[in-house]
Amino acid sequence: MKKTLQPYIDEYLRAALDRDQGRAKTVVVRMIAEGSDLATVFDVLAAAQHRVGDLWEKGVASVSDEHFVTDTTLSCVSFASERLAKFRRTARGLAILFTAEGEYHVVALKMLSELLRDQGWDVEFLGPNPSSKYVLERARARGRVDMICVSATMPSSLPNLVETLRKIRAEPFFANTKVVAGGLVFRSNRARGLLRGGADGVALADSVSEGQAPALKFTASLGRNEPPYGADTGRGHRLAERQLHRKSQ
Ligand code: B12
Repeated sequence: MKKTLQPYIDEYLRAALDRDQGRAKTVVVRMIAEGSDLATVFDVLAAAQHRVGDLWEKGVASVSDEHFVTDTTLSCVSFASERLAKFRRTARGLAILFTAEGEYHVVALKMLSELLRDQGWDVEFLGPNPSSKYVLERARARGRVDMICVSATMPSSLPNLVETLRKIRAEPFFANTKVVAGGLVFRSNRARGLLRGGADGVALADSVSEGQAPALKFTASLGRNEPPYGADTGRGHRLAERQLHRKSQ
């Protein structure tokens, strides 16, 4: 964690532990005003989440403290995304995000979904704990899936994740779908080993912008990136606008 972020983390967490969501949000507002990007804001929120977990483990924070901080964080993730994400819906492709069945830790995946949208992905966020049947149904209903991102925290949810990925890999429908997996559980070599063959990349991270950066670079290299939208440069949008303009003349 970058040292300079520590004051924001402390202030954000203090406000959330004081049950003052408005004051916590003010920290995010200030970061945005000072020029922080979405990933850096998420770094602060992620660090606060980890910290409240440590405090809970030590018996200093209660379960209700943890719930309030998480609720505040999810609200700030949405708020910061509305302020900062560009929501360019390019032709990069469709990414489907979900946690393992039996897995309720969803904050990281929610952050990732906003970062991917910002990168130009079309995102379908299936949220926590979907059954593999539901995941496969939703994917087929979308016609083509370019990337699947999965998250697992608890060792107990790992067998379900492996099973879902096995089913995905067995279907010709997903032949060209990239799979990216991440989450706390993959700190263990055993967990990483279990995914071999089921995921194209196991992305691990301690913080969003520092840790997820490799994952984001990886996802940035995937997808269709087809014209006319032309993703990052805005050129595609201008082209489409010009075409529309010509048609209306
Ligand atoms: C909030 C929280 C909860 C909330 C979750 C609410 C929600 N809507 O998500 C609730 C209350 C539901 C919960 C429940 C439980 N929790 Co809990 N929880 C946490 C806590 C405090 C924060 C998690 C979080 O939000 N992290 C913030 C995100 C941003 O970080 P992250 O998940 O670590 O992910 C990072 C990377 O791994 C990566 N990443 C993650 N996924 C992916 C996916 C992809 C594709 C990529 C590229 C990257 C990536 O990105 C993030 C980088 O910034 C942690 C503490 C901690 N140290 O993690 C405990 C913690 C994870 N919980 C724990 C436990 C024990 C439980 C329960 C068993 C408690 C209980 N007795 O009921 C249950 C299990 C529920 C279940 N089956 O899922 C333990 C897990 C220990 C272990 N490894 O076994 C922890 C570590 C607390 C502790 N110190 O003991 N929890």
